[in-house]
Amino acid sequence: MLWMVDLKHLFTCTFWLISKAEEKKSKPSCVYRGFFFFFSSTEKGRSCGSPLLPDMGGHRDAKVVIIGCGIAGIAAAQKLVKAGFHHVRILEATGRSGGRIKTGRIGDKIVEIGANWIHGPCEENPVFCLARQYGLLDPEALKPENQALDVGGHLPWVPRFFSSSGRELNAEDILPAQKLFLELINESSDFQSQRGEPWPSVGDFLRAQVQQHAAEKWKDVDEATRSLRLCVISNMLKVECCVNGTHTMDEVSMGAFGVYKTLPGLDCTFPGGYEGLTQNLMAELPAGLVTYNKPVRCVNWTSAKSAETVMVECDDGQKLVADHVIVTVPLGYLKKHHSTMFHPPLPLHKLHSVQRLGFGTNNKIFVEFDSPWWDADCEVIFFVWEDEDAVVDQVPDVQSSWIKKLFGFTVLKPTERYGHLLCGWISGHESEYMETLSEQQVTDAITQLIRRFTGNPIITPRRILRSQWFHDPWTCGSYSNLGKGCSEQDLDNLMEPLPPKGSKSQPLQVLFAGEATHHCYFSTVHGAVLTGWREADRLISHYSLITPSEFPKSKF
Ligand SMILES: Cc1cc2nc3c(=O)[nH]c(=O)nc-3n(C[C@H](O)[C@H](O)[C@H](O)COP(=O)(O)OP(=O)(O)OC[C@H]3O[C@@H](n4cnc5c(N)ncnc54)[C@H](O)[C@@H]3O)c2cc1C
Ligand SMILES: *[C@@H]1O[C@H](CO)[C@@H](O)[C@H](O)[C@H]1NC(C)=O
Ligand SMILES: *[C@@H]1O[C@H](CO)[C@@H](O)[C@H](O)[C@H]1NC(C)=O
Ligand SMILES: CC(=O)N[C@H]1CO[C@H](CO)[C@@H](O)[C@@H]1O
Repeated sequence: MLWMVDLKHLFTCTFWLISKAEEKKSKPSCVYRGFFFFFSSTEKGRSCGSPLLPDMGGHRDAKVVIIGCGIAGIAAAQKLVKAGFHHVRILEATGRSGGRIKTGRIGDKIVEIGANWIHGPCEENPVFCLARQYGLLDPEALKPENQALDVGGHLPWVPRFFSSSGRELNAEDILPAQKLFLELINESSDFQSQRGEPWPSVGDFLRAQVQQHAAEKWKDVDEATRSLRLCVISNMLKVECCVNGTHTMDEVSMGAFGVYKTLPGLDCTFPGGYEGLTQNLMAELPAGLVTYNKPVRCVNWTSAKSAETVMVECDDGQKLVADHVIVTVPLGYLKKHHSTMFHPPLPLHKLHSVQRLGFGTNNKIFVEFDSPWWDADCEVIFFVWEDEDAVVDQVPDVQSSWIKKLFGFTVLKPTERYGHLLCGWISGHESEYMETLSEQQVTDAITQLIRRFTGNPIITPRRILRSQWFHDPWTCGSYSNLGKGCSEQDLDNLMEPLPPKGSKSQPLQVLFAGEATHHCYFSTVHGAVLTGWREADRLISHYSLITPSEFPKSKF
């Protein structure tokens, strides 16, 4: 999730509880003692730092295939290997690890094409703890004060507002609009606790409320100012689309808006790049555990009791046999390919959740300048279109006016590290269309936009770099959200292993991890890590609870 905000600093959140997975940590089981001796003659010593499992053979031989080498897949592998699983493999479609953690360069500056922040860096955040352990953070981020600040992201950024008529807007004129928007967003999160869903979507709710408030509260304000405030609200809606990774807030569920939870701590970044995290984790895995350029085509599991293994088939035709497969592919990929990926097909309740849950696009456009055209203290620049007083977050014609969806730019700080570098944000179908244009076309559109809004006809970017997450064939978008009609049940359905509960066939054939399967931290890196650990724990406790006679015959 992209964290913007002024949108968040007003809301305090309850302190976060430890993850469910942690509570489920398995305990050595007595049933297993005899089994221990059975294997101890052949298995030498305890595997490195296995805190969870009694030292027995069953789990060591279990073949586990993990699909996807993003942070969820890496986290699952790390935990399984530490617990003594000997046959763990990751199959990764691309030539690199990290998935949506992807560090790039514009000139000699390090920038994040994917995840940027550690959201809520505190003791409960596994990404923060790992980053600290690996020494990847600035001293500032390690300060206890920093971890304790519970502002739902970061302190309000110093903003600048420019309008489409080429003037800078007076903050006082638009402050009431910001206040109203924040109050309404806050209110919409409360609907989760109330039963029922009085509004179909957050967008519908906001539009109706804003119009009503404007008519009542701003009735004495002059026409031009009232109209401008409504245009500012449209701009803030576009920000919210980026935060939620959605085309429009009309597609985001009202009832589920409060499901996502924040952690305390001022959001921080990785000065050397987010990929430092995945690289350090990868270095702890046995060499050769990952096979790159190995897209998986299908996973054949069985609902029949007779078959005991899962068949994984790769694009190149190679077939692998596994006892357990952990699927970590992005929700966007699942939406597109579930029907060819799973045989037999996904159970209907799971399939419906795959379809209902939202997975939208949010892209970044980095723009570098020789010299700044913004003030030194400015941290975020908003572009307000003066023809958008209808409270809109979609453009009428994507091809001709996609650029209107870009809400503005964040300023990369500190300047000593980044020079004069801005990051533009654009979500939705407009963003997906932008991906199809050439870099020159995008540069031209950005140049025109900035010249128009600043009224300065000579501003010229040095170069740009943009992300293209929608057309990445292994991601198909940016991150998940709770779409219209969604509830927490959909997240539960998504994370439920196959075969589903109540089936008589071999349990835990296919498990599901990844950002979109976390019940309250979906759309984040820490959410993804926790789901990888959760599924590893599921297997670990499965093998520590199992009695020897329950092992598949082939294991003896
Ligand atoms: C623009 C953007 C900004 C973001 N900003 C933040 C942020 O600031 N903070 C934050 O916490 N989160 C942020 N996120 C979200 C965060 O990046 C993700 O939630 C997290 O990285 C997801 O990890 P994952 O392991 O679940 O999935 P992924 O990282 O997507 O890993 C899935 C892997 O599966 C592979 N794969 C797909 N299909 C196949 C196949 N058929 N066979 C084999 N392999 C396959 C993919 O190549 C990929 O490597 C952002 C995301 C984006 C796109
Ligand atoms: C948010 O909503 C809660 C409950 O309705 C309220 O107590 C709180 O004051 C609101 N905060 C803001 C900033 O409006
Ligand atoms: C998986 O099932 C599909 C459909 O039944 C079949 O076409 C394919 O050959 C199977 N693959 C493997 C590896 O069993
Ligand atoms: C559905 C969804 O992801 N909603 C989130 C959108 O972003 C806000 C923060 O601005 C969260 O509170 C919602 O949960």
